Amino acid sequence: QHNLHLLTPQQIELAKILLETGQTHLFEHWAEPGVEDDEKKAFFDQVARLDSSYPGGLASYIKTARELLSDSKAGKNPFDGFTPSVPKGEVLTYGDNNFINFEDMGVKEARKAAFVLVAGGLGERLGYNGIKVALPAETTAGTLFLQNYIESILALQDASCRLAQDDCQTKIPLVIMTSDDTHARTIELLESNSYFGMEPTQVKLLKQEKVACLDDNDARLAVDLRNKYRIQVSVITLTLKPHDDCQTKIPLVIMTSDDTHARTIELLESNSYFGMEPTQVKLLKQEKVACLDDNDARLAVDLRNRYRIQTKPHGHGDVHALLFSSGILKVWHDAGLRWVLFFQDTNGLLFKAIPAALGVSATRQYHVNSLAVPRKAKEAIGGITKLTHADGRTMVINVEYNQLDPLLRATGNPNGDVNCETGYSPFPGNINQLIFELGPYIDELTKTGGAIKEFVNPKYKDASKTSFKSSTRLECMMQDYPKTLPPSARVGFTVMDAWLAYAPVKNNPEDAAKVPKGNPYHSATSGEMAIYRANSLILRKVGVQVADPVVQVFNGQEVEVWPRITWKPKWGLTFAEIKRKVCGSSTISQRSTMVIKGRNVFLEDLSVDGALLIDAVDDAEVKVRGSVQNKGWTLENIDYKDASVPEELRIRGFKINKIEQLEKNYCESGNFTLEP
Ligand code: UGB
Repeated sequence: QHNLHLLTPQQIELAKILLETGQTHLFEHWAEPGVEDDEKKAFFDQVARLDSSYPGGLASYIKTARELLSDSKAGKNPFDGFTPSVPKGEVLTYGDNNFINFEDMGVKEARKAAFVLVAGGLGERLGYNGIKVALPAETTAGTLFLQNYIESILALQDASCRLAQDDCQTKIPLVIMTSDDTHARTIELLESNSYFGMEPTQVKLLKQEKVACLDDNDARLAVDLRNKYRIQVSVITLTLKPHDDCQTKIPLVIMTSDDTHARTIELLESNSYFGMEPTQVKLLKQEKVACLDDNDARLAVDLRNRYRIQTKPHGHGDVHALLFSSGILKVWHDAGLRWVLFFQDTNGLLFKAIPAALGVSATRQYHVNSLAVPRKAKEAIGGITKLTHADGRTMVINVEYNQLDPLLRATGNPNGDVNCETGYSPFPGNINQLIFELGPYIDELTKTGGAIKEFVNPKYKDASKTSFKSSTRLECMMQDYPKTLPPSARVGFTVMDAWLAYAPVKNNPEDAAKVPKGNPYHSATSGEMAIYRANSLILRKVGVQVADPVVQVFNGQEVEVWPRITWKPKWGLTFAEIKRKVCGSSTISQRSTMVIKGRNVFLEDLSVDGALLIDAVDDAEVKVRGSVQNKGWTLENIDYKDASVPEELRIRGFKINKIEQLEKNYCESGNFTLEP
């Protein structure tokens, strides 16, 4: 009350919302007027952000939280009244006629597609210090996840344009959803790699906000008191020596701080560096220094955060509200686009499955198409399930891995989620690659504003369920979008071979080594090996004799090691394209490495036993034949605890020793033959 005269009308409105929703405790420890006023202002800035970034505002968040917390306390089953059964979907087999037809259709449709990468998660399970999209998907060619995604989209764009009759200028848009945890580093990654060949205007970043944490069953917002464990810091100044080795482009260093860093990048970014070349500009972030409380230089504890509400991520479901509120969906619709494809941060195989899956969407006219793979029972990925309610309603939806087993047990399946005679759970695994038809998607979001059904997962102190071990928050998942759709919506799914479509990097080496035998590790080790296996199996399908793998153990995980074969997406994204590049009878031995970077490289009666690396400009046509024989590249075990090795290698448990290779680069157009 005594601070009221200091507030603006907007702040008074926000204060009213907080008081009316039972949040008076937030003001209990406020200093008297005139003291710490900047912190009080920052508090209202935070409340304004929390209010505007949530569909329906903070009042709606708190109301939903109370309902969900009460359901959780009562032990209410979110699937009450629903019986699960195995749904029917499109099951594809790589390389058969059906698959090839769907791929053709998918490539045609790709020019009407937009891609959305959800990359706001830090990946706590992996325990990697950087952003996950900056990790190498594999270390033979060293391609990063984001690079692989962008190069795949560009390859699809080119392939789709080549099929079009008109003068196709399509630039497939890419949205990346980031969060405070990943935003600045994602921009830096794109920026320092020239957007991996994409035009900067094709890429748009949308940052998701965190949501308020809840302290109890009454949805009292949690005050952020974590900072009593922090020393207060303040800015010092630094002097920088000028750069003197550059004659032509004057370098500009901008010293930033935590307060200015992200916003400085955004400013440069959204103004094309005001005409400077991005490489001329370098940002150096200064760190703050400890504050002193008295003449004895006692360090000051940072208590300012009693003016902050604790926040946590809301989940990947935010992507729908963000896309809607940004207005970009309408822009895409007006530009004639028809499909939106959502995907996650670390699946190095994904784009091998995209063309066929898009073809299924177009052919079956699915409003929603989820990509799925056969799933081992209890594997930590959601199961696609048909839910039939006692009142007759049905929906095909992802049921998260921790809910599927109890749901089955509660509905007459005493063994829960178990493998059937195929060796897999009958419920296909959701890999969270979703394809939506844009028109119906916009219609639905116009009704919902992009709000997705949420859930809450409090960790209670004891069975009375009256208090939490730590604050909780509402969460939402992007695959829950169909939950609000009418029964007339066409919701389908497409099952692909797991070896072709799914190899995420989610688990740290210790956890991966504990995964039950036979279940996928979902680690950096298995993610990389899966790429070599998929490429080897694809080459086998088009007629190359690829040797069998050997089994090796890295970071305590037993994996199949196939020949280390990689290629750029532009060399071959579809079965038909790859088949066109391979003829005669070729062989590749298990110890071999093959890296193809050029678009028009053709393998003819080639035998590889060693390492072969070929790069070529797009208008160079290179035939490779004969026999490649050298010492090649080997894999050397490393221990994930060995801190002398960079983290991105340590988490794989091996590094590559490049002993001997045949390497050729064709930099000019023309026809060439490489015959070692
Ligand atoms: N993500 C965000 O962008 N923002 C967030 O707030 C959180 C995450 P996880 P999860 O395919 O293997 C999902 O943590 O949520 C991004 C499906 O729910 O890797 O445990 C994040 O950056 C599950 O059904 O996965 O499980 C990442 O790109 C199953 O399909 C993505 O969201 C599983 O993925 C996923 O985040 C799977």
